[in-house]
Amino acid sequence: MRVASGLLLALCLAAPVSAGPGKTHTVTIENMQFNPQQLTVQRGDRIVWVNKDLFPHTATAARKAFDSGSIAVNATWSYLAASKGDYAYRCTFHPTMKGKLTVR
Ligand SMILES: [Cu+2]
Repeated sequence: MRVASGLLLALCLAAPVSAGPGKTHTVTIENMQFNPQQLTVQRGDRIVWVNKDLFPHTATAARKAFDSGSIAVNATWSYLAASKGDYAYRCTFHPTMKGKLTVR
């Protein structure tokens, strides 16, 4: 019994941090675009923006509901979707870069 519970603990510790109650979604920033451009998630999910482009970018929502600040090349920024709603966001450096996050 003691061995079994120890094994269970080891398994729990080995699980990645992202394996919480919510799912993790990835938005790749590449070629001056957010991909996917529109993403729908459940409340409690986490979204990770990965900058695979050649320049820094931001993911900045209207009224700053969320704001990544500058995401360096090859860096990531994650956001926990805590509140339901539609969030249009853009890159503050490149206003033509637009995305939309919907939290259900
Ligand atoms: Cu940008």
